[in-house]
Amino acid sequence: MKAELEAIAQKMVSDGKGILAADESTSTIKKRFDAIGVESTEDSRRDYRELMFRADAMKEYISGVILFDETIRQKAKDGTSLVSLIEKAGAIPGIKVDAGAKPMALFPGETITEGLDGLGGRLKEYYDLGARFAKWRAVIDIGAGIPTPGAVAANAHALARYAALCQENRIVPIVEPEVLMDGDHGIERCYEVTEYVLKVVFSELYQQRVALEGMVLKPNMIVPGKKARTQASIAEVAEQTVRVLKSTVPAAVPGIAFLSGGQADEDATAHLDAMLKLGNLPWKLTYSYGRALQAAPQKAWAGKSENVAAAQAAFTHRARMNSLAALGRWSADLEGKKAA
Ligand code: 5MM
Repeated sequence: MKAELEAIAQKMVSDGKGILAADESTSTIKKRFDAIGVESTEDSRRDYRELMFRADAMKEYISGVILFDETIRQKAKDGTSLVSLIEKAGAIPGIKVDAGAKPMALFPGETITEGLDGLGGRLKEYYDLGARFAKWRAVIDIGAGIPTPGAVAANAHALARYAALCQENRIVPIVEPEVLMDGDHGIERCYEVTEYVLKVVFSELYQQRVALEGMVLKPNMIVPGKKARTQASIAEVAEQTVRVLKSTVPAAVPGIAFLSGGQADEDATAHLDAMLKLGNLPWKLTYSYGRALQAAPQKAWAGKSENVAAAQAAFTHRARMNSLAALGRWSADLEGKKAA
């Protein structure tokens, strides 16, 4: 089983490919659709996801897709399951299995991600539905007096228990401890908190006997808070991110697939590219972007069937730019050239 998990994890981070995070919960996708004036219904969510899974981007630049519970059970208009569309493109279907970040008792301002109860049974069902990897997101906010060691420990423990349950059920866990970029803190504070969180997460993964070779880490990059007075250069973000990862993530982990966290599309691409250009990395680095891959196609689509081709082209373009970045071959002048 270990070899099977390792093979899947390596495929998820194979050269020039990354992960499409399309696992927005119903409330999150509603927010995205509200922004483009589209009503969020079961059919509109299906139509939107179907257009992405049928785009050219899928074959060349996407190794796996993270789905939401509703999507893994949905069928395209012609009756083909959305899971089959993903598999036919040569990508791996994955599933978000956490039940969301909820206010943590006695820890004001902090959250704990829920969803461990009955998870083993759900994973068995998701495996039968075609999922070969899963995702669980812990959310760590930076603010006055937070994060606290208690909340970080609880979230890291839950991540490790989830990862162990995944591996026992032949599913590769994506371990996502996201330090949010909300707030006005500087880049040093993001570094310090991320370093602490990752140290605790890897200690818990060890305690829970998780095989590092059969998992993928999905971390934030080291960036200043969105409202910080001093923003960082692309080079600084790349250097600080690689530095913190080298000091916390064992080389046994096959790959690190970043979240975009609300960065501008092109910044998320430029940061990844700059990290790859630094070279001398013990693990693969790639993308597992939600917003930074989907903002452009959502805008181009706007819920209209006549815009499907334009939305697919916008998605393919962003995916191609990020694929080049994951190879360290991106440059800003390529942004103007639409994907072939
Ligand atoms: C795609 O959004 C994911 C689901 O979010 P909710 O559970 O809040 O609906 C989210 O976990 C996402 O996979 C990660 O945050 C990475 O996405 P970004 O947009 O930060 O790259």
